[in-house]
Amino acid sequence: MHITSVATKAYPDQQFGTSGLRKRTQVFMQHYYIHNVIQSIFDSLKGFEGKTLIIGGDGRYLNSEAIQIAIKIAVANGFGTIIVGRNGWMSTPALSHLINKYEAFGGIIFTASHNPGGKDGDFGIKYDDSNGAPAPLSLTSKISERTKGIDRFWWADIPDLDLSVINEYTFDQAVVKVINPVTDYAEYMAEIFDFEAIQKLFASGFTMTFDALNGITGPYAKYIFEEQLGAAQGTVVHGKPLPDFGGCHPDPNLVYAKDLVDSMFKPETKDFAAASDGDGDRHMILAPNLFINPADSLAILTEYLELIPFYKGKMYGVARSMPTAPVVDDVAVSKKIPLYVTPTGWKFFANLLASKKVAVCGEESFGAGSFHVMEKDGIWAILAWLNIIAKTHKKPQELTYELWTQYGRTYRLRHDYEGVDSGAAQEMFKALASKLPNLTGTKMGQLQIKEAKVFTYTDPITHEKASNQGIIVTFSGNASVVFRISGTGTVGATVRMYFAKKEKELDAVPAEVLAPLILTANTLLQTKKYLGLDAPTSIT
Ligand code: G16
Repeated sequence: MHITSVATKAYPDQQFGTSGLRKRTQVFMQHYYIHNVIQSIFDSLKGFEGKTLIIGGDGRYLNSEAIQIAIKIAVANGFGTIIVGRNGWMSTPALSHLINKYEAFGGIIFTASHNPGGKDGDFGIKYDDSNGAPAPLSLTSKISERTKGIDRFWWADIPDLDLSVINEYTFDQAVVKVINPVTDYAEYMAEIFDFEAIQKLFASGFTMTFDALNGITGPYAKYIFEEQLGAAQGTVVHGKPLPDFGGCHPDPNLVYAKDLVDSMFKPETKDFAAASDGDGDRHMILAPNLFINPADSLAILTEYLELIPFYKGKMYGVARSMPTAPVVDDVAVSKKIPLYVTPTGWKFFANLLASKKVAVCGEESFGAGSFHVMEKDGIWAILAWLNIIAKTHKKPQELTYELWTQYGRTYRLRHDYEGVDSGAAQEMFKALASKLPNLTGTKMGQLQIKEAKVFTYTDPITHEKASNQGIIVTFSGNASVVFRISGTGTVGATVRMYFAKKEKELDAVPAEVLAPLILTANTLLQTKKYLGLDAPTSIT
């Protein structure tokens, strides 16, 4: 095997965002674009020679080519063992689990998560550290910096490998192992959850639909839900990972999983429904005629997690991201457990999970997870719901109404202004930030501002500071609005506004409850003036 140094030119746009590097697929198709990122990751790490690297992807367009490139560069850089998922497939949480299981140095996953795939869609690369967590800010900044100066990458002249069969390939000191990542993950889930209780639930006639949205979770879900837990054949729909997700947007929410949502708002429905995204870290939960939003879902998981044997006596605390409606806050008070509020980005939960400050975390963008892996985990969250339903003998809608009855119902909505001009968005935020010091006490229509501030976070473990993580304005009457610019958009900027208000009334319409708050928020941010838009491009 020959190892050569290949000259390359740096690209100026390889800045890592909320979750790795995400761009249009065609940007990644540029000459040596992928090579540069991978070598920049390795150049930013120390001490991996002879160690293990896990590589996978969510099966989207360009996945196979990217994996062959990554294998060659990893071998050339001196990794000893490279573990790859069969077909190059692996979900993000499975990658995290395999890093821990095989005590790997780290892992690379090719995914743009819930973003559409295909040649005209999106692609991405993410690096997970040796504890299976998304690379921390300090490392992603280093990688981004390195991409600006890279002028060569190391290359092993080995052939493209057949990844469709379980096999091992040896090249001098390096071995590449192709494994079935589904069975490893399924075994771990069986250790965590009471599979017997869930089997009994399905045997008693409980029905469910799981929509994999043609993303990576199809094979995991078919094996776990249908083969192991006895859910009816056909429970899993859109179960084959497709390079373009069948033209769908693999994002489990009310807009993009519309067929599934509609199927649950009919007179005759299944008892439970769920969906997951392109790389399997997000999930959505539905009950008959009810969408259980991620903030409520996190609260319910926190309330009942200790019914699952793996978590007995381990409810250390809970964390939510700042824009997530504060439903779990009440549960934390009632359970007398610590609550942490972090910036958006799963990486901010990782230290809390690893140091057992929290048992469970969740965020409004349809993510939840626990210390079982350091990534959010869609199938895990769905299994947790099934386990709780099996143990409490309560329907998902009953669990939700009980939560609301006990604490009040928090209505929430998110408005996104997608693909807007970045400069205009920055200006708009600057203008609002400059007004914040004078806003406390101001009355706006029916609402009075209690506090208005830019959110800054100091990691309680590393003391690393993350400044400028969005603006939060709280109002009297249990209402709040959060403004931030997304870190995962691939075109221009995406402005997000998150609204939340707690009410005693349980069956109101969210848009009606939140209308005054939405009006006030738009007056504060001046979306019309800066973005020229009358309405958001997406409401979820
Ligand atoms: C990533 C992060 C999440 C974040 C989401 C959306 O998720 O891991 O923590 O909430 O992006 O981020 P933003 O609001 O900045 O677009 P994923 O599932 O896309 O990897």
